[in-house]
Amino acid sequence: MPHDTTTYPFVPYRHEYFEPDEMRRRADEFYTQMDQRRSVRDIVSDALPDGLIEKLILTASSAPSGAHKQPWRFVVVTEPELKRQIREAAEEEERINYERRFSQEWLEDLAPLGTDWRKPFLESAPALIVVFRIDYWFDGDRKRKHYYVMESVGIAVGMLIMAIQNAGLVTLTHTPNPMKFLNTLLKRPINEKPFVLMPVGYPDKDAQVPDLKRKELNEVILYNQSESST
Ligand code: IYR
Repeated sequence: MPHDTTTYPFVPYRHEYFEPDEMRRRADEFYTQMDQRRSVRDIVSDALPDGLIEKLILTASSAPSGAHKQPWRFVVVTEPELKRQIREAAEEEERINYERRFSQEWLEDLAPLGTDWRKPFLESAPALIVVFRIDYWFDGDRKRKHYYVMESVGIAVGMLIMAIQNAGLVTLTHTPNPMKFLNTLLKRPINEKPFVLMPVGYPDKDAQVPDLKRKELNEVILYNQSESST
């Protein structure tokens, strides 16, 4: 079967322009909002507003992707028994990670964050979004590859994180390892690989987070060929 090489019809791109002051104000406001984002592990079971999670996932799915293949799948888990099974399987792997698989150096790097193998948020959060990357697919019986899958899915997850923050909810990117159990529990085919697991919900009123400092601008930015921006 010859594959389709027709191009998309092209349409005018409509752009919304802002005055420079308005651009700075918007950038400032957006930064402030994003800088308030934290990975929160204490998530309560309060239900999410109807239709919200779908809009957040649509936002993520608007991300750019290699050849516009959108090589992702978002599985939303709200059913308590399924959440319980996911928690059980994730904790089993994480217990082995913390007890045996993580190097001493890795454990030392994690120690300041106070994480351990226990993942109660996998049950307490009203929804889990399990993001899968799709490296290849079948066009009939012809195996077709996707492009820049890690980059594409990484960008989509970044946009999902921002959408969640913007909507007034919290999340964290949880990556139990190995994550193969998610294919079994969520009945996904082998060409879909678990990428990240994100509980979504409201923070507990008493939620605490480590008092992290983010890098200053001059630690992350360089201009042109400068050796140092300071
Ligand atoms: N996935 C484990 C360990 C972990 C690893 C990193 I890198 C972190 O930044 C945080 C945790 C866990 O979720 O506990």
